[in-house]
Amino acid sequence: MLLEALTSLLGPRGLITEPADTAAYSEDWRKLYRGQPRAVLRPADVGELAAAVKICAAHGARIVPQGGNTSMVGGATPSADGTEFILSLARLNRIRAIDAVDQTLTIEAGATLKAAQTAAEAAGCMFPLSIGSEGTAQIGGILSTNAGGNNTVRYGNARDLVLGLEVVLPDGEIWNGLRRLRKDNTGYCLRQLFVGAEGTLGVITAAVLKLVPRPTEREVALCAVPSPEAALALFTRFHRNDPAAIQAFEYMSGLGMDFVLKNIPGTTLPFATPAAHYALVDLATPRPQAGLRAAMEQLLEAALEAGDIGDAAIAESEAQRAAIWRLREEHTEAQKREGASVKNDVSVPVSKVPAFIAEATAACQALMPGIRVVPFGHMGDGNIHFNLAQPVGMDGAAFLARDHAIMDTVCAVVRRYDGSFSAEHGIGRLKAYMMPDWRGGAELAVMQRIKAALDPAGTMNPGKVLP
Ligand code: 2HG
Ligand code: ZN
Repeated sequence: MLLEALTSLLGPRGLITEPADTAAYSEDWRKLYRGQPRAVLRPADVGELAAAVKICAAHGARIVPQGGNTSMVGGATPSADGTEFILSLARLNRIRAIDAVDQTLTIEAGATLKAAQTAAEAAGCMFPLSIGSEGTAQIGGILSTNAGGNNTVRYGNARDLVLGLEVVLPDGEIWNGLRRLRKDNTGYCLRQLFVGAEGTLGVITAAVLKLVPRPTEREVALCAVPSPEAALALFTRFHRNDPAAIQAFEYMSGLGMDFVLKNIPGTTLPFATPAAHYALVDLATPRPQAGLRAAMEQLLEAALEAGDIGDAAIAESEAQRAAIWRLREEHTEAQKREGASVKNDVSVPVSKVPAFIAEATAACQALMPGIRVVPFGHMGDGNIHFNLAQPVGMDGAAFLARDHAIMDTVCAVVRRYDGSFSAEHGIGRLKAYMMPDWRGGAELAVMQRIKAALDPAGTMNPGKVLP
């Protein structure tokens, strides 16, 4: 009955049941979880999507919304018992409107982040959210996880870049909140409830995103730094000079860079000697004749004199800029090729990043001798990916079996610095077990009441976020 109703609504293009065809939707990018969906639903537009959700709701059927399936925490993988439907947003990928005066882009949830960036550029603007998986990750997933990425230091997280939303609620009703106002104080801010909810309260189907003017000047440098402390001193130097020019400020460890140079063909350092640590500085501005190049050179020179950097290479062309960024963006893939790894997407106050790295490193090495510590990430906003690679020669599965012990060891240090156990990747399935410990009491109780109010049957993305 249920499958028949969905088939006649969605047609053959809109419903996949063959295991060979559903396989790609059933496993997460990290291969931590493999589920077994009842079917994959691929509605063509919001009307079809809402009707499909309504049919599922009438049957009490569970739904796992899925965008580009790039979750780092198993946020879009179905259970293994064959009861859940994957709801793919892939066909809702239209640009609905763009306005270069209002600086807004109205776009459907299944469009990739790259498509949003490209549309903004074509209108002389920029959509400033940038993450490694932007060619695959979709707008709905980015908003549902409140993604951060490289440019948070300047433009905030996904949450800060959304003016309006269209959402299909768990009962199939459509809420059209696609307003593009800069001021709108009209009661509870519903859109922010769905941003970061990871599809547990409803399905984001379209959004109004904020754009910014496109930069006209850009300077990117890779710096060899002696320590995380020196990287922080370098950040402070740039921040004091002109916070509004910092597009990104990224930290990388020597070992993480070694993994990239070893595992990713075609990558090379832009200077002769490998360093113990690295900082990537990206400056950009839409202001004409802003003199970014001079500022970059002066500040790096001063940092060199102060001993905060040992060497630096400023990109001389778009190709060199891309090559420097590639050294950073390939960290994830390079670690994947190095063997099993446990990820800790955590944040601490920016000032505490060096101390956190030192203490978490010592704690992990005490827990497991030979463990390889690969911290990197968004130093400018305090979000470090404190990743651990398996000791050389250790069995990958045996290493992954210790994931909670490793995560808890890192998070004990995070807690000492009043940080967060999930900075930008979300909770998904992987970290739901940590919610009572970190957000228990009034905070989790309120979340559970909100969940019960909006999704009383508990059919939306079960097992994610809330334990
Ligand atoms: C990044 O900053 C992503 O590149 C992925 O958030 C981080 O692989 C990771 O742990
Ligand atoms: Zn990141």
